Amino acid sequence: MNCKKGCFITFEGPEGAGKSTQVKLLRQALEKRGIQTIVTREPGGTPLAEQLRDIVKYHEGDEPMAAETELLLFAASRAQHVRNLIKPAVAEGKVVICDRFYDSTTAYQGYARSLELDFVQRLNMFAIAGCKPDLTILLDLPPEAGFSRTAARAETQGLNDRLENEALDFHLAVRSAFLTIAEQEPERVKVVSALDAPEVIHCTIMELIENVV
Ligand code: Z5A
Repeated sequence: MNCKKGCFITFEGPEGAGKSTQVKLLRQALEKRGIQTIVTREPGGTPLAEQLRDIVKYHEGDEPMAAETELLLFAASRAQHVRNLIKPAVAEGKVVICDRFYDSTTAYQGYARSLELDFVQRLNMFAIAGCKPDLTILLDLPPEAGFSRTAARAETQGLNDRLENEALDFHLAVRSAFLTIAEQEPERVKVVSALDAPEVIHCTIMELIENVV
């Protein structure tokens, strides 16, 4: 069974907020109801977009990546992802759940990297070609709490990416940017505290999605 018309739900928030955990719980809950669900992520989501993910997250060497290049790589990945995966799946009546989307670009590249916000927003709209999320869950958490959750993973896998390695001030700016975005678009972006236990957060999210699925 598909939902009435297909829908698009995104998860946003700082590193370690529990997005992947909640995406998984939501998928299980929807599939239990017989709703066809696609889980995807940004950057990435299609083979080409995943190649761009590797470049933008793990680029290293003597040549630093310019903030403008970083912005365009996230947008390029999204343009590919929207056209080849998200739009077709929503059109088929599926629920698409995406771990990060363009609000991350606004928060990380627009606010935290101080790139021109108007341009970032126009680029976001260009990349998504009208494919706005029906609902965005913003999992809010102080960055220090997120770091302590992901520290164990970094120790065992040694895989911190370029953005995770930014200073605390950068991550504080990201958190505050997400909250600003939520204030500007309260209908679409719902703030959920990420400090509660995963099962409690999941219940809150299930209440929020009743209106869209
Ligand atoms: N980025 C960007 O700059 N611009 C853009 O346009 C886009 C992205 C799209 C993508 O990283 C990076 O790209 C990201 C932003 C940037 N960099 N940063 N920072 P990613 O996709 O690899 O990673 P992430 O999105 O930052 O997610 P994450 O670090 O993997 O965290 P998460 O998905 O939010 O959390 P989790 O994996 O579900 O949980 C983390 C740990 O906490 C794990 O051990 C869980 O078991 C635990 N956890 C989960 N929930 C809880 C609760 N409620 N309590 C306690 N512990 C919990």
